Amino acid sequence: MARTLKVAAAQLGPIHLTSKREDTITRMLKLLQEAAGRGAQLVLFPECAFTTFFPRHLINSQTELDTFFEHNDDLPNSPNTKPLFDEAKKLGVDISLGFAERTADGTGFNTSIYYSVKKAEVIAKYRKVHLPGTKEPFENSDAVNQLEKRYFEIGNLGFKAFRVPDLIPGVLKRGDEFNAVRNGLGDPIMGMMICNDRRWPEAWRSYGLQGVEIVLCGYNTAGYAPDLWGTQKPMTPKEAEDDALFHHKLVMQSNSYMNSCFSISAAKAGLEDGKFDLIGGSCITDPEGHVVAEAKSKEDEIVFAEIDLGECRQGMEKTFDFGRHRRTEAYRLIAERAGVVEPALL
Ligand code: CDT
Repeated sequence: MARTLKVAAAQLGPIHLTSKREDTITRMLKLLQEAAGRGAQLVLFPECAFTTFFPRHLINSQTELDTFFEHNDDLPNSPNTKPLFDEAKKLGVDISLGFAERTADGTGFNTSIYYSVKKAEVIAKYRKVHLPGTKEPFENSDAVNQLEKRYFEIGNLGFKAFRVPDLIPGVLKRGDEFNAVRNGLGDPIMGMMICNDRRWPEAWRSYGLQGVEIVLCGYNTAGYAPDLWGTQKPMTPKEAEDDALFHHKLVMQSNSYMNSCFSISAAKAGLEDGKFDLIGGSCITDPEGHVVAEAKSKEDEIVFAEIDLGECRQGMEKTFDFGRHRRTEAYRLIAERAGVVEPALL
């Protein structure tokens, strides 16, 4: 039985400090409608999809900062975001999106959710684990800041894969006769990560060990930001952006290959707030590491593909059959040590 799915990344062009929330939602609705028109069953939106990427700004007023956060955990019913979920319901399309979450106790998280249209509810939530950048702004006033460590706490939900119901008819369910015979026959297994997480193989492998078939990753990635990316090899803004795009695709392709899964990545792209350039490059990659669809612009754009989850089996059963080939006894350092400790000097 083929387990095929039509999926889309909804890349968003720039959103500014001055952008109105309703206008952003209108743009998202348009993308959702376009994706649905092409038959998409699942649409992924970027990290912090509703606002400009505010962690680049030093915001000292709590009131102002709070305008970038969602305070109502129930996004499908929050007046701020309800129209998007209503449209998803109308179109029969699942959506996954990123937003800045303010919990009831006041904690901030950089969060993603997965909304199942058939269940009419959020079936999975992920909070970003790898928060890049600094807590304090750079002294250089021209620098591009990334103050996620200031505004968010480290995600506390781990990397928990989940099955998405009702996307593929006829899949095996709990208790079905052949359930134990082999993996890869049930409802699709997905995992979410957010932007910087995609650079960490530990995150991917945590999902890989749960048999993940599709990794969803929204992002806001600065093109030219020497204070963030480093200045060892001076680059022009164009060279820096090309490099940032290269690294984005490198990690999506290589980690998809090494974990035998598809990945969908959705950018917020283009020049935000008049001077902060974000890369595009939203793409869909397959389990052999190939890009199967890719954004052509840095504007609002749908990236679409029909994928066959059966393609995950080759890697999972041969080269990356983890149960047969992984050697956990040799990997202890990975879970025990965070930073580098070099061997003693000679
Ligand atoms: N949003 C986000 O996580 N952006 C980071 C910027 C890197 S800062 C060194 C990213 O990894 O794309």
